[in-house]
Order: sequence, then C-alpha cells, then structure tokens
Amino acid sequence: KHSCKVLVVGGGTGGCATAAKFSKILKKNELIILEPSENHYYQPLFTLIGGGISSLSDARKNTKEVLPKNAVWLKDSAAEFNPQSNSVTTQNGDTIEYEFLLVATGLQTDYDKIPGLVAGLNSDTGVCSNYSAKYVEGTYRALQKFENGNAIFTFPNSPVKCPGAPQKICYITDHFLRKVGKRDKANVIYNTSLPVIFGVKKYADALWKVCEERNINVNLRTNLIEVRPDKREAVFQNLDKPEQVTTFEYSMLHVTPPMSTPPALRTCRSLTNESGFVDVDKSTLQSTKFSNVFAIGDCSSSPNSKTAAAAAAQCQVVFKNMKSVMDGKTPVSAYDGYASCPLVTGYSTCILAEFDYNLAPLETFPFNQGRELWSMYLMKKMLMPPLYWNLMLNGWWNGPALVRNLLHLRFPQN
Ligand code: FAD
Ligand code: UQ1
Repeated sequence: KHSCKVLVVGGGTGGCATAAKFSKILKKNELIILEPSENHYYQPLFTLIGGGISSLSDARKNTKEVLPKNAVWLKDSAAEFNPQSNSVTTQNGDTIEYEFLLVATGLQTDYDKIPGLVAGLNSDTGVCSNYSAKYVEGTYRALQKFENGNAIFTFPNSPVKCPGAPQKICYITDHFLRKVGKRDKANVIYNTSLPVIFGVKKYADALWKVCEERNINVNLRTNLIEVRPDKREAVFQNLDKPEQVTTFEYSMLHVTPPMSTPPALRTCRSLTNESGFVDVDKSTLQSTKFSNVFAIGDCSSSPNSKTAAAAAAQCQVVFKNMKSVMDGKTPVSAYDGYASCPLVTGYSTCILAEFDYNLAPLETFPFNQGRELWSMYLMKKMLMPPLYWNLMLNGWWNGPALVRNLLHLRFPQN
C-alpha cells in the first residue's frame, strides 16, 4: 500500500513532462509515477526509423533515466481506477492512495483486432507497421525488399495518435522507390477510413497536390478488415457501403492498427466517456466528475489531434490547474486545442501542420507552412529530438506558443 499527494499514471510523453514540473515543487515521496515499461520511446521518430533515416536506439531511453529523480517510480501498471475512494489498484495487487491524480496512459495499439495482421507482421512477408517499437524496424526491411506491385498504406476506423503518420510513410516509400529506380513498377495506394485526407483544409489541399504529383492513389472511407499473409492479400470494407468488400493484392502493406485506451480506463465508466477516454473539460483538462483528477495526452476526451506537440501545450495547463485546485482555487488556465503534425513528405521535405480546436491553422513561423519545406524537415529530424529529451521531459517545454508570439511580434496572450 502506497500513498502520495500526486499520482501520475503513465510515464510517457505527457506523464513524464508534467511529473517533471511537479518534482520541482513537491518532496520525493509526495509524487508517484506508475509506469510498467523499462523503456521510454520518442514515438515521433518512428516515422523516420521506418524510412531508414534514424535508428531505434535514437528513439529509446531507459525509463529510469527520463523520469524525474525527485519522484518515486513504481514499475507496475494500473489495473483499476477507483476515483470515488481516491485510489488506484495495480496489476501486482498494490493500492495507491492519492490526493490528486493525473491520467496519462496514452493509447494502446490493437494489432490483434484485425484477423491475420499479427501473423503477417511476424512473417516478414511485406507486412509492416511504424506504430510499434516491436515492428517499426520491419518497415525499412520491407522497403528494401520491394520489387514491384502494390504498396498499400492503411488508416484504421478508430481514433489514432498522430493522424498524419499513416500517410507520412506512404510519401517516404514513394520517394525511396524513386531513388532506387523502382517507382514505375509500383502502385502506391493510401486506403483511409476517414472521409478526408487531413482534417485541416489548408494542409489537406497541399497533401492532395502531393498525391497527385506523385501518382499516389487515395481511397477514402476504405477500412482494412483482414490480412491473408499466405496469399499476400488485404481485405478492405467500404465504410459507406458495408456490403462492398474489396480484396487487394500487396507486395508491401503498412498497417496503422486500431487503437484504444487501456482496459483499466475503459472499465472505469465513472471516469471515462462511452469511447473509453477520460472525460475532461476541454479547456481546463480537469475531469468533469472528479475535481482532483486531470488527464493529459492521447487518453483524454479533449477533441484535439493526439500528438506529442499537443501534450506539450497541455502540460503547463494541467500543471497550473492542478496547482490551483491544490491551493483551493478554481482552475483558470485554458488549453486552445493546439496540435501539430510534421507531415514528412519524403527524404528532405516536410509540411508542418499546426492548428487549434477550430481546425484553424496556428502556425509558429512567420511564413506560409502549407508547403513542402526543407527547413521543416530539418526541424523534425534535428531540432525536435533534443528538444523532447532535454526540454520537454524535464518540464521546460510548453509547446511553441511563446516562440510563435515572439516570431509574430506579439505579446504572449496568457
Ligand atoms: P504515451 O507517450 O504513449 O505514454 C503512455 C504511457 O502510459 C506509456 O509509457 C505506457 O507504458 C503507460 N501506460 C499504459 N497503460 C498503463 C497503465 N494501465 N498503467 C500505467 N501506465 C500505463 N506526435 C507529434 O507531436 N509529432 C509527430 O511527428 C508524431 N509522430 C508519431 C509517429 C508515430 C508512428 C507514433 C506512434 C506517434 C507519433 N506522435 C507524434 C504521437 C505521440 O507520440 C503521442 O501523441 C504522445 O506520445 C502522447 O503522449 P501520452 O503521454 O498521451 O502517451
Ligand atoms: C512540438 O512542440 C512537439 O513536441 C515536443 C513535437 O513533437 C515531437 C512536434 O513535432 C512539433 C512540431 C512541436 C512544435 C514545435 C515547434 C518549434 C513548431
């Protein structure tokens, strides 16, 4: 049995960054981080690992190394949330009592929900996926082995983290095949469950242009429902006409799996909405039902695009608001829905999408970001990883709002 002032469940991007902030104002035994994994991954690099640009070891550090020293790390996972009694039960059967809870469990990948997919991923027959540390290196192997035929990229019928990533690897593949002279023997296909290529019109327009120029076939509302690795076939359903099922042959199949919040959250209906996301006020990120509970990142109900950049913008809001509640005040700090998605469009270009809750562009740099730029590719590859490891995980990066205001010669609004 443990007890603490602040319990952070999940020591990934959002949990680690916010815990780092609390570790500066609390005593060591007042702050517990519950996190089962030995390793912490910088997932935004997975796109580049799949393209053979970065290596998995660049994206991995020991959890022990990244979590704040002035906090207690419990290497265990939450099995049951009991917000009525301010406690969490762990997988190993321990009980942790808290005064304040931050839920930061992120989204899990549900590869097993698609029949044949796991067998395909484990058989080295052209099926790959950037969405897991276990499979991401297989993407580049599949790219190198490709000779001819269909290269298919999927986007599932569920909320996902980094909704741009399923198509980034499609553009990288197109460019790779051009570089090795195999592009004319390939048919590059992007099959997405969504009714649009991207949710923000400005960037969607730019991406349609990229697909047209590169001869990439886009099929909307097309959802992967089965993989037959032995025959190299992928089965898709038309979500608007469910009776319409189409089988595609593939040489390479990059799958973005369905995702969900962990079972411990989905079964705690007092904390979550019908989709299993922690129900929070989208401005303060405070639980709508328990004033001492907050959520950050991919597991919260706030309707922003689920990215590390969004978690960065959220961590200061969550920290300030939790502190207000501790001090007996009402939370006032407001999150504007900021999210960003560096849409890598090849081996040297990137469209940096940045937007808010209204899906209106909210760009950091004082030039038009709705274009493929080398500068934004360099930022993604060279600037972001050290910014993540050194600033964000130590509680010193709250997203680019400050930089944006400076570059636009505005005074900070908050
Ligand atoms: P995570 O960082 O996933 O952390 C969740 C943590 O909770 C994990 O450590 C997990 O072990 C732990 N956990 C889970 N269940 C439990 C439990 N029951 N008890 C205790 N702990 C638990 N974002 C960008 O901003 N830019 C990008 O370019 C970008 N590209 C991406 C590309 C890919 C391929 C992927 C997969 C993601 C990408 N992202 C990108 C998204 C980004 O990685 C996530 O949005 C971000 O990590 C979310 O942070 P989080 O804290 O909510 O979840
Ligand atoms: C960002 O803040 C962030 O979080 C650390 C990312 O995740 C890796 C990003 O990809 C981006 C683009 C941002 C936004 C930062 C700037 C300087 C525009």
